[in-house]
Amino acid sequence: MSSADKNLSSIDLSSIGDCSEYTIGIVTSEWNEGITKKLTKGAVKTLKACKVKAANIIQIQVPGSFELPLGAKMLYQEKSPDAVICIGCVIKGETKHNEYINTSVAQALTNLSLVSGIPFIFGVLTPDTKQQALDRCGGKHGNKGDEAAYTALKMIGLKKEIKSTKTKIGF
Ligand code: DLZ
Repeated sequence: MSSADKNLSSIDLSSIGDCSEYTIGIVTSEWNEGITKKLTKGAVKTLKACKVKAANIIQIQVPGSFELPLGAKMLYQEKSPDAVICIGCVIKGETKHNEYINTSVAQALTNLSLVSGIPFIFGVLTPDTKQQALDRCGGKHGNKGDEAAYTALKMIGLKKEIKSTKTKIGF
C-alpha cells in the first residue's frame, strides 16, 4: 500500500510495554513552528497514552532543525533520558539548503544514537511543499510526531528486552 492510501499513524500501541518509568526528551525546532508544534503535540499525546509521566517528558526548543543535534546532546548530557525525540520541518526552497540541513541532522542523530546507545529519533519532516507537511502533522497522512514517539518507546523496549534475555544470542 502506498503512503497516499494509508494513514501512517495507525500504529498499534498495545505492543508497547510499561513505560511509566521512562524519561523522554523532546527537542523541537522553532522554524515552521505551526507544523513543529503539532508534531510535538502528537508525540506528547502518544507518550502519555503509553503511561509516560508528564513530569518525565522534558521539552526544549532550538532555533532551527540544524540545531537539533546539539540541543539533543545537551539534553542527553544534562538529563540522562532513555530517548530523545527530535522534531523539525525543513521545507524545500529554491536552493539546496534543505539537503544540507537534512543530511547533516540525519547523520548527527545517527552518530549520537550509536555513541550514546540510546535512541535519538529523527522526527524531521522533509517535504517539498507546506501542504505535504500539513498532511503529516495531523492531516491525511496522520501525525509523524506520534510515530516518532512510538519509535522511541519501541527502541527503549528493545534495549530492555535484549538486556533481560537469558539465552545467549548467536554462536
Ligand atoms: C535557514 C533555514 C532555512 C532557510 N529553512 C529552514 C527550514 O525550512 N526548517 C528549519 O528547521 N530550519 C531552517 N533554517 C534554519 C536552520 O535550521 C538553522 O537554524 C540556521 O541555518 C542557523 O544555523
